[in-house]
Amino acid sequence: MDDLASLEARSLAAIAAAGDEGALEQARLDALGKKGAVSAALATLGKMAPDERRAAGAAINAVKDRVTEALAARKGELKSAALSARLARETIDVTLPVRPSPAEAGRVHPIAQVTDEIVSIFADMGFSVAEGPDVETDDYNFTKLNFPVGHPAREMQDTFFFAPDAKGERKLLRTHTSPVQVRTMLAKKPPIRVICPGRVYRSDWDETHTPMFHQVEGLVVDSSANLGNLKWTLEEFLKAFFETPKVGLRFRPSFFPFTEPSVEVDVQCRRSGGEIRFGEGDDWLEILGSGMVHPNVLRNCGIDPDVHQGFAFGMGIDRLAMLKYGAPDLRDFFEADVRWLRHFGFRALDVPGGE
Ligand code: 2NL
Repeated sequence: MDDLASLEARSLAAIAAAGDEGALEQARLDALGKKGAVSAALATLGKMAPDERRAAGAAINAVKDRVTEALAARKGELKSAALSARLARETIDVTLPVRPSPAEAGRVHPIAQVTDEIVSIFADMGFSVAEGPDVETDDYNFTKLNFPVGHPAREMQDTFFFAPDAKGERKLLRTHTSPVQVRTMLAKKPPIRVICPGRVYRSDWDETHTPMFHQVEGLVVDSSANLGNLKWTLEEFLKAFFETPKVGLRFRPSFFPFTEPSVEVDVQCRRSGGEIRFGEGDDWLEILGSGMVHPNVLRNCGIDPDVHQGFAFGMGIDRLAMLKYGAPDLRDFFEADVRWLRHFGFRALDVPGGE
């Protein structure tokens, strides 16, 4: 039985020394495999006398049981050692500051922010939003809007015209978003309440003018829309936009080919030390143009001016953004300078007026 004792000792030592699953499997095969030491010991039983065989068989099976047990125990040890090593390797320092994602580093341009603010204020008043193409026809940009032939706004120095096409039609870059309202009136029956934000183009370039800028226009057409409704609508909008409980407004008579009467609207403000406050002070700032839609425009757009009437207004988004958020030079809006955008831009999901 000395042999059996050393066989057991050897097997258990090999199992204890196995450093990985491969080595452990080899130790198992060496002990319990078909050609292993325990199998060889069992094979000797046949030649023994019955008494000897009973005792030896019991002893060999006891060795087999202990080896099997040792294999299972070592397997468990190796598994937990592997897990501990992996945990040690993959440790992360949860006290490190979170690395900002690119989505958080990005900024919403003030023009996009102000457009969203304007749209959401008018949406609350029941307006829907319409958009249209930047490249327009002379008809939609000027003629339907009651611009007489030879009106100075139609001239080359103000308007970007394309070369005439094969049919002799001369397309242009829209000079206002009014053609979107023309398209709306041609496509829909009153009542119409629509707001049209977008890019517009005029040949102009200095501190306060860029050849591309942004405008938002509004249009209401129904059977009774009047100047009183226009005044209330603009008042509510300006209070919400400038986040003041009251705004002082001044309506001055003006002229646009597409409205009659036409009114320009000034807001009361106080300027002090480069800052501007609305709803107080004794300065006035021109902020938008508006009026009752000219009967010719309604007629040109398939609406009977004896049945329906409407008001319209237009304002510059870029200028409103400069006023509300204090960017001094309009040209910076279009320089795509990330340092400027980091300063004047907004985080995604910033809610207008919310904090
Ligand atoms: C301004 C003035 C204005 C309109 C735009 C309009 C559109 C249609 C019919 C009548 Cl389809 N009017 N739009 C009316 C008055 C003024 O804009 O100063 N914009 C920056």
